[in-house]
Amino acid sequence: MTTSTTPATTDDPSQSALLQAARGQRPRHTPVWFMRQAGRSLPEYRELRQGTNMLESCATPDLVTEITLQPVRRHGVDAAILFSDIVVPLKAVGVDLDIVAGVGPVVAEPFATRADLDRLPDLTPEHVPYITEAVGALVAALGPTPLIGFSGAPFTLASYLVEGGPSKNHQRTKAMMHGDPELWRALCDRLAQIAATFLQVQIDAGASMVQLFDSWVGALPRTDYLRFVEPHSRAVLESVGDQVPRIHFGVGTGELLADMAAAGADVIGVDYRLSLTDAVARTDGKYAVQGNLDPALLFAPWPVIEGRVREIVQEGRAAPGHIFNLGHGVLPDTDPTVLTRVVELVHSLG
Ligand code: 1CP
Repeated sequence: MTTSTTPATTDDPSQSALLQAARGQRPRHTPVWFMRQAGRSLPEYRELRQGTNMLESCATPDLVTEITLQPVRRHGVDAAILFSDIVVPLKAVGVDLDIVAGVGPVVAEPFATRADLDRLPDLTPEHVPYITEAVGALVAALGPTPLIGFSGAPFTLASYLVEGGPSKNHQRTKAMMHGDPELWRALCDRLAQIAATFLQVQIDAGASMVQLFDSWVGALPRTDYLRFVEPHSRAVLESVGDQVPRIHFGVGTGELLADMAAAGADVIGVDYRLSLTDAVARTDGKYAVQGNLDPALLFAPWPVIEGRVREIVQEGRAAPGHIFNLGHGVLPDTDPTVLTRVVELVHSLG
């Protein structure tokens, strides 16, 4: 019998540039990935998705695996993000909703009363076996490249349930929050349980890091954020604890950044409206940052993009760690060759 020693493996995502940056260490190069890197900007994605609707795709492990791997192969990004959607766990517990092409999530019967909570039971791992299967297959296929798991945060999920679909003003959501704070709290408690379990399923299956998307919470003033939202997001982030690094992201959240970081993040996501320099100052230099190239700038001439990428990488050096990303998701018409060039440029800057 030979004594077994742990081989020094290069196949360990915990030693990746992404994880190092999230832990506040200095990797050899700035890691880079893109929100919505899988999706309509890729012709190979459009081909694969033909004839399968979004939610069906999300529940088919072979498709999820292939779609998740496409941008990693094509762009050489430093992370994969699971191909899924924030409403997948809501659908899994039985909420009647669909993802309508060109629109987004649409809920058949929007939530308005306490009785509606009966339509939102707790999530268990048995509700989402296809997530466990897809994450397991991905971790095996990705080797040293980390897989990022994700969930929607309670506020953003509640907004879809209460508005019934995408919303600009979130008026019904705000009306419930202020008009029936108890119902709001009960709804967000359930959503926090669902979000925490959805993340835990992905962590248990091998995800190396997670991102909590509170995409639309920038619609709130700080006092409302602290009173009505932060405790629920904190519950989700604290449930992850130190199992894997946690990214917390929202759009237009410059005024909430310090609170969102302190809610239990290791990495604070920064949208394109705030410079990384300001983001570092607002979070007292205590958190790694992720961001923040404006996705619309990818349509500008290359020298403009190059200049901005260089500035962002430079600004990121003031943070304890920096993960290069866009300030929000890749726009569907983006030329994917530009994304590849951005990855090459970020890596070349060390
Ligand atoms: O038919 C299609 O191709 C549907 C388009 C699409 C895709 C590709 C939707 C509908 N969701 C997704 C995938 C998706 N959603 C990912 C994949 C992983 C990756 O990044 O590559 C992720 C992380 C999400 C998460 C998501 N869904 C968020 C948070 C991220 C963000 O962009 O802020 C949100 C807000 C949603 C809701 C949603 N799902 C789909 C759309 C078009 C929307 C937004 C609708 C709106 O404007 O409110």
